[in-house]
Amino acid sequence: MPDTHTLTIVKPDAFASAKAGKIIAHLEAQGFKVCAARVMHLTQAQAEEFYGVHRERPFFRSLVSFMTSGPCMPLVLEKADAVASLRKAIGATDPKEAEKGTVRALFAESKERNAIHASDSDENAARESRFFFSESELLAAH
Ligand code: 3AN
Repeated sequence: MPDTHTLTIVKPDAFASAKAGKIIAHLEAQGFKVCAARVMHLTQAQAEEFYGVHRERPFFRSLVSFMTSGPCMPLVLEKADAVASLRKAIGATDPKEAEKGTVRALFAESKERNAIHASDSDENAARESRFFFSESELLAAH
């Protein structure tokens, strides 16, 4: 299985509880390699655009408010079958349903404050990586 790339975001709840480094270390220990990373504070416009597919969902306003409540950290990660590997490593959206040992089981607080985002397809991984990073920042992910 060849190495591919995916996009993750360590979310504001992880920064508020000082667990961002632990989450990244946990992923590195599982073989994910960091190719790009930055700490940033999303604007409302950025959060609304990033989560645009959820615009009609009842939790949209709350999700945007949470994602703009503090710093977050987008990263491009590399591993064999990266998208599926990372979705498995983060666990279910609701930490109460997340498999033992997954990032959300270990570090998430709730279905909204759930520690981490991960792209759900190769197409979205590429699109979301370009959302956060320039061509030169993505050179290590080629
Ligand atoms: P995932 O992040 O597991 O792919 P999605 O894409 O269904 O989950 O939802 C995107 C984000 O919206 C989730 N990470 C979570 O923060 C938030 N979210 C999803 N469902 C709910 C919900 N029922 N209540 C509050 N927030 C939610």
